Amino acid sequence: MMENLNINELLDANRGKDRYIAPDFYGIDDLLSDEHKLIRQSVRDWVKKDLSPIIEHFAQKSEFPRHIVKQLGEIGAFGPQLPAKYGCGGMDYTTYGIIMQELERCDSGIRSTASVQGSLVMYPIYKFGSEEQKMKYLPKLASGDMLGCFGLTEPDHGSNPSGMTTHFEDKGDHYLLNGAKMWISNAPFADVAVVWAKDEAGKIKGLIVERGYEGFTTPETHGKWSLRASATGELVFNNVKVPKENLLPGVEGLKGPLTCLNSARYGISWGALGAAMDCYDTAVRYSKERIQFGKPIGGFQLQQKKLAEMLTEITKAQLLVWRLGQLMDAGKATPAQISMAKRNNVEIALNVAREGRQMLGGMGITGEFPMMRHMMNLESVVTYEGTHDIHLLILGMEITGENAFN
Ligand code: TGC
Ligand code: FAD
Repeated sequence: MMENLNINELLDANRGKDRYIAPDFYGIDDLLSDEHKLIRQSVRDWVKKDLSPIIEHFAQKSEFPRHIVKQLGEIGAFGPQLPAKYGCGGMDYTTYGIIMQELERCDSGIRSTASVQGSLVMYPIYKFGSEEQKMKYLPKLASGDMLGCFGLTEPDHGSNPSGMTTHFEDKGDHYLLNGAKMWISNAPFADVAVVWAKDEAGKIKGLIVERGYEGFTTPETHGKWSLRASATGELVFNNVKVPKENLLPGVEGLKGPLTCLNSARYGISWGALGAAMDCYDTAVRYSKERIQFGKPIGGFQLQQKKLAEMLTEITKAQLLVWRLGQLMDAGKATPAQISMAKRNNVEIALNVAREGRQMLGGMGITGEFPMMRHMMNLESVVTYEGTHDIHLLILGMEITGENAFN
């Protein structure tokens, strides 16, 4: 635990400092419903009140703010796009994207917590689980009474998950699970893990593994310079007995985890844009307040070029995710369209964060401003959920019909 930490003191000291105003140069808000805007406002208000005041402290300490899990449940950030019948939001994919944007506007690590829970833990249970599994896990995951994680990546299999070696055997009344997963968001604190492993026939299947099963451990990964407010760890399975009713019955093969990734990558395309919007907003404000050579730095052409290019890229990215949200809601979005949005929006966000950080000069490297934290966070976002290059290859295959992965 963090030493001498009093969260209330932190909240009192920093409330009111977050002056974020979202850029909307093309009036894209007009394309959203009143309900979308209402939900966005309530998440934005929560972020300003309860998250912005504490985030820098937790990121600097490299500690996950565990107390916010319940709050994220209360604001509806876990599985807003899944049916209300299971305690979820019953809303559309555009709403889900908007919520991810508001969270990542503050910190990618917090959006990670929410998108893993909603898209990578709740979604597979909803899509591929039995009715009993849905009733058992979804309401508690939606409310934040339970935290989940998603185990696909292994030490020797990252971009090529089909090569995974984690496996399970049928032992009659249970499955025996062995292997290890690496780089798993939420792992150190997760109550439950959705784990992808091969059966004796080499088919990939999903298993729900609960904390407390003998032989299951979740060591934390330390020393990250990125996503420091998000907990990352391993999942180690040493002869873990998994009850048979914990197998996800509705899918086999790599398309299981990849279907979940479609939903999570979609959320990231909105989320990373939120980080870009926050950096832009900060850079504009700073450019008007910082005086050098007798005038605000925003009065110099070179700084105006940076701001104009940032806003142009942000506006294009806003249009991209708005349209992708429509396609998702119509059930028409293709994996390649999602790859394009994830790849583009993370790239523009990284560029905006880097340019914005320079505009703040020395102040840009401090925790007084969010630039450096966003920039370092985005170095993970450009790698996870499929690297920048993997998404390019997915697009390349869509265009040419040729597989350039192997
Ligand atoms: P390939 O032979 O192409 O496909 C195998 C099967 O899967 C189907 N498929 C998909 N299904 C649904 N959605 C998609 N996006 C799909 N892409 C492919 C495909 O039709 C096939 O089905 P079937 O029925 O014929 O068996 O598979 P491949 O082995 O060649 O790999 C393709 C590749 C490289 C694109 C894929 O493996 C990939 O996307 N690699 C990147 C791995 C990745 O994204 N890992 C993410 C780990 S989770 C994570 O990072 C969480 S971060 C969390 C946070 O904190 O936010
Ligand atoms: P590698 O696959 O080893 O790739 C190394 C480099 O080679 C990359 O630049 C890649 O683009 C390139 N490359 C690979 N194959 C090709 C090719 N065919 N052609 C051209 N270039 C290629 N995983 C989970 O399962 N669950 C999680 O919750 C999760 N959370 C994460 C949190 C963080 C902070 C991080 C950093 C990662 C997380 N991941 C998670 C893992 C993440 O999905 C992987 O890191 C990612 O898929 C890349 O795998 P890798 O790191 O093994 O890189």
